[in-house]
Order: sequence, then structure tokens, then C-alpha cells
Amino acid sequence: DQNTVFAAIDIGASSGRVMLGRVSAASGVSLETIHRFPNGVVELDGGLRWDFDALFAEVLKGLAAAAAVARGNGERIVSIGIDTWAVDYGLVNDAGDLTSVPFSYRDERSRATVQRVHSAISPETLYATTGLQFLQFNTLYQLAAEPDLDGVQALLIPDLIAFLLTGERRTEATNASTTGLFDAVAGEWATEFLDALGLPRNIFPELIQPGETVGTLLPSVLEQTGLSADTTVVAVGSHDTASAVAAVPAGLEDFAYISSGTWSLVGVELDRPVLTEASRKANFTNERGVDGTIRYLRNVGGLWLLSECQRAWAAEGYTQALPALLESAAALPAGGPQINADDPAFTAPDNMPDRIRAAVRNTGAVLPDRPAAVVRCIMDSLAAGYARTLADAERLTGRSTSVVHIVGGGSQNRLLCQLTADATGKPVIAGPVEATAQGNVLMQARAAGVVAGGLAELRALIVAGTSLERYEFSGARVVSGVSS
Ligand code: ADP
Ligand code: LRH
Repeated sequence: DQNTVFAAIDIGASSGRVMLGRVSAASGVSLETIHRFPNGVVELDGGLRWDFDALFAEVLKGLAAAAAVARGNGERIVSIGIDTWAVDYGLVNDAGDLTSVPFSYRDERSRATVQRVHSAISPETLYATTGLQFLQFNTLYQLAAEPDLDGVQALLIPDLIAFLLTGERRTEATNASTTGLFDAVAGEWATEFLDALGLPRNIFPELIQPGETVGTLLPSVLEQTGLSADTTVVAVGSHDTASAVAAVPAGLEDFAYISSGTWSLVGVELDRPVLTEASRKANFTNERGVDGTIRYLRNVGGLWLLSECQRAWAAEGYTQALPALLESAAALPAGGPQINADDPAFTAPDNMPDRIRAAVRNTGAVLPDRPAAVVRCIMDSLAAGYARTLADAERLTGRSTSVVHIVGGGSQNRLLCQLTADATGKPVIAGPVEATAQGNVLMQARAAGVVAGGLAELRALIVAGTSLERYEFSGARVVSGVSS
């Protein structure tokens, strides 16, 4: 049906958007950005948190604008899909109210609880069941830091938004896999771990799979947005990385992917988890993808390093735009100093250029106090980290890959794409920028019966509708598709 559209709410750690997606078997997925808004951690009530009320107000504003656009076109918004960053949650009481402002994973409070959790359940036991990489902010460590969980449920951020739109409480499965309390093989809650940590069995709502319906909109939401009563909220890969990987424009070849934004998520797609000790020691994760796939990947440092530097420089009055900054970094020679982009020393906000220079100093090298040099160091370090991680993924899974797809905001970073091709020795295909929203819309379109098939068929729709760039050792050229 030509009049059918889907709304995607996609909120990353650095920005959010509400988009309308139009899907057809002939021309693929096309996205229209309806509303964009900034996001970032804020210091509030003695912690680093997300300004959730402001984010939800932007969501409503975006949905109202989407409803108006669709109405003007004579289109019907069939459903709404929601994805955000993983791990974090809001606590909701019986009355349905948030009991506090949701913490950000960048808050340090869970650092102190890791030991306590590990004395109840060893890291080896945790990994053998959940297959989750160790990050000090995984949901289970955050929950262990909560002073009081009596009478509340934890709703992961996309589930919290879905709850406020529909009144229905569910936990979407791809994001559940980032809690540290989800069984990677069974695809169910690891209730033995909930028990061992003294968490109530119903601390999270029941699971829901991508493609299933969460519910219809609350009357108050209909009133505030002008959406119609037959629009539903449909579960998608609500972990943004799950939606991004679903929209990697891969063909049948063995591909690796890098979902590049605030974080770089570097890995491969598998049918079943790898839960070996070697995998645990290399800190690879087995997060759940759509259609029961496994996202076998590692969190490598990301463009957070860059955006935090930009923020610091702007505060000093230096506000060169990103494209120019990247060009001046690209003009510098290869072989400069590098840092370990994964170092938890970079997790917290503030003073990023100083922390990067200090890390270089610790390696015995010197990093000039110039933005171009700092940016070049970040890009060289990320590319080296990607190459190391891909080599590890190939070793640990016994597979080789022939191409690297870079999706997300960072796919626009030509320097990073080129350095990645050089560091991995593999061709890099860059795009789409909005893979996350595309993956979100694809799951909705399939649920509505507008398109059919498995991930391979869905990915072919992304290839049909996106312009992609290919990087070899010698530079970039446009190879396929139409301009989006
Ligand atoms: P997240 O979902 O984590 O918020 P995004 O996927 O939106 O992240 O990516 C944001 C990043 O994309 C920015 O931090 C920036 O480094 C990069 N980016 C955005 N626009 C451009 C551009 N024009 N050129 C190069 N990089 C860009
Ligand atoms: C990327 C992401 C990533 C998680 C992190 C918390 O946005 O969802 O996959 O590890 O945020």
C-alpha cells in the first residue's frame, strides 16, 4: 500500500531523531527526518544521568510532527518502532511513575559493585551463560548499585518509552541481552542469576521479540500527537546496535561490520554464541540480533573521543567544523602516536584532549597540543583497534571475512574509513549513515507484511535504496545505489 508509512524513534548517546520510513520491495527503504534533537549525559542529583523528561518531550514533539506530515500526504502511520543505546534503564513503580532520573552508563557508581557481583557469581560462570562482554556499566552492576528495588521494575530505555506511549510493560529481547541477566543460548532471562543476586524475578517485564506488537497508544498520547488510534507500537531491535546490524548492506559474502557512532561496535554475525574461555578473555560479546542472530562483537572506543575533544575545544573558543578538522588531520603523516582507545580512562566526560595527551605520554611519545594532531591520533588509534578486533573475531570464530561494512554517523568520516581499509587490509564499504533507523523501519515493515523474508532479503532492500562508498588502499569512489 503506497499510503503506508512507519515512524522510527532512534535515540543515540549523542542525538535523537524521529523519522518516517517508506518501504517497498521495488525501491527499498527511504527515510525522511522529521525531528532531530541533541542528547548527552547531564550532571544531576549527584550523578551522570540522561535528561529523560526532555528526551520524552522531544519524542512526543517528533511524533506530532510525523503525524502532521503523514496527514498532509494522505499517508497512514501503521506503527512506531523505538531504539536507543543499550544497558541503561529507568525504575518505574506500581503507579507507573519513574522513581528517579535514569542514570547514564558513564556514571561511576557501578564500579564499586563489580566485585560484589563477582563474589556472588564468578565472571567465568556469568560468561558461560550470558556470553556478555565485561563492561563495568552492564545493567547487572548498575542494579547492584541501587539502594532500593522494592516495588519497582527496571524498564530499559526503549522499553520505558514504549511504556509511556502504550502503558504496556515489556523487555525487548535484543536489548535484554545487554543486561548480563539473559541466557544467550536459551534466549530467556537467566533466573538463576537474578536469584543469586537477590533481585526479584520480575525486576524486568516479560520479554518481547522484534516484530511483535507492544500495544496501542494511550489516549493522552493520541491527544498530544494527533496520531490515530490504530497506530501501534511494534518491537524492533530496540538495542540501537541490533537495528544497525540488521541494516548492514551486506550480500552473501562473509562480512564484518563496524557500527560507528559514540561507540564503535566491531564484529561479525553468527547463528549461535561462542562462549569459550578464549572468547571471554578477549572480552567479545554475544549480544542478540534480530531473528535470533548473535552479534559477536567488541565495544571498541568510538567517536566519543572526538566529540568530547570538540566540546573541550569549543569551550576554549576553538570551533573549527568537523569536516575541516578531519581534513587537517588527514593532511598529517601516518605513523604518529597512538593510544588504546578502549581504555576505561576515557569513559567519563571532560578534559578529553588532556587525557589523550597523558595517555600518549605514558607510551613514551609526545602528542603536539594541536587539534589536528589529537584528531589524527584518535583516528589512527581507532583504526588500529578495529584491525586488532577483527583479527581476534576471525581467530575466535574460525571464520574469515572479505569486506568491512561501516555504518552509522562515523561512516561519513572518510579519514577513518580509509585508515580502516589500510589497517585491516580489507575493502571498506561505508553507509548507510542512518542504518539504525533503517533497521528499525525494516522490522516494522516486515511485521506489517509490506516486505517479507529473512535478513538477507531485508538487507537487499537497504542496498537498493542507499548510496554507498567503497574504500580501497587508494581512496574513495561511489560504487552503487542512488543518493538517499
Ligand atoms: P550515536 O548514535 O552514538 O549518537 P551517530 O551514529 O549519530 O552516534 O554518530 C555520531 C558521530 O558521527 C559524531 O560524533 C561524528 O563524529 C560523526 N559525524 C557526524 N557527521 C559527520 C560528518 N559530516 N563527517 C564526519 N563525521 C560525522
Ligand atoms: C551504542 C550502544 C552500544 C552499547 C552502548 C551502551 O549506542 O548501544 O551497543 O554497548 O551503547
